[in-house]
Amino acid sequence: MTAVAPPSEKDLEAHFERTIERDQRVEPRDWVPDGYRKTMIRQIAQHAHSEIIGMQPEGNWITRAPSLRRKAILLAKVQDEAGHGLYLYSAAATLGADRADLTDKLITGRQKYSSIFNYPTLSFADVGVIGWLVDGAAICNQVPLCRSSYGPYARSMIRICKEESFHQRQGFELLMTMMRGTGGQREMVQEAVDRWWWPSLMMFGPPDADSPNTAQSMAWKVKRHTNDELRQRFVDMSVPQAAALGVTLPDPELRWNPDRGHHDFGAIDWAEFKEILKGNGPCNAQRIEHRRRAHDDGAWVREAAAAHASKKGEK
Ligand code: BYC
Repeated sequence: MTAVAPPSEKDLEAHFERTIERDQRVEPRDWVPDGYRKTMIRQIAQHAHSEIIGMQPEGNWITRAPSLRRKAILLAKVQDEAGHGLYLYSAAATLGADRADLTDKLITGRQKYSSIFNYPTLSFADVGVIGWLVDGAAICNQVPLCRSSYGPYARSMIRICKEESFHQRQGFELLMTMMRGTGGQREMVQEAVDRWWWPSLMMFGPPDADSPNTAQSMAWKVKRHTNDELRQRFVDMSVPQAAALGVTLPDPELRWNPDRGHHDFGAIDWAEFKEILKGNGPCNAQRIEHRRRAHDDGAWVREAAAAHASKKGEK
């Protein structure tokens, strides 16, 4: 019998390139370049952290939701976000990342989470606006990621997007109900829209010209559209929804441009975005402190689970 030589690094690389070219999925058993692994772990970890930190702004309203029905809906939504975080940490683990290490990087500020969760939730209308705009932006960004080249990530996106659609509709329905209510409720909704509109546009990331990762991520088909393309899609989608709700989007420059076939919109405050990424947003410190405390408080659960697993292993 002649021994078969293991594939060379060049063969493995060619196989990886072919997989991407043919629009097939890269799976955990496959060889990938170091840069691809690093990019995927970075994006998936940031995404997972966003889901987990994203539980806080809305969680703030669970005890104060105005009815049992609204409380049950909000509780279910926040629980879904925990689930999304868990699918995503599992997807990162298939690339060799260690979940405890990722959590440590989050609470020591060495890994990012979405800028949007560093703003406060000041009224119950924020719950509706987060559902409508923040989950709406998330869907816009994440539906194309269902075709992302890394199999476990793409598959987790399919389920996440289904749940995000429910989240978006519950937000819209809540706002519709408030808009049919009193003048005071309508004002609350408009005030919340005024605060969340611009930060929602920032969720899509820096403009393409200032996005260091887009070109490579597009070439690897990790990302299917650029940040600006998705931001534009979100603006176009939101304008008729705002009209249906009867709210005004806080941008005097927002108008239909028939030549482009899209809405033009005003300049985003990228200085504010950069400050948030540096940790100087209104709630950065509070969000991380809360996460760190929850992690410390949960130490006994992790210890007990590890002890149980090792006892079972002995048996
Ligand atoms: N906030 O080169 P770029 C949710 C970072 S969860 C903070 O364009 P990329 C929800 C970026 O990471 C929503 N950081 O990067 C949950 C990079 O930093 P590093 C989360 C941002 O990766 C609960 C640097 O800026 N969704 O919806 O090509 C309740 C340069 O950017 C942000 C996802 O994570 C930001 N907004 O593109 C309700 C989706 N934007 O690592 C809702 C998956 C950029 O180089 N992620 N940065 O130091 C993506 O699609 C992409 O990673 C992004 C950024 C479009 C976000």
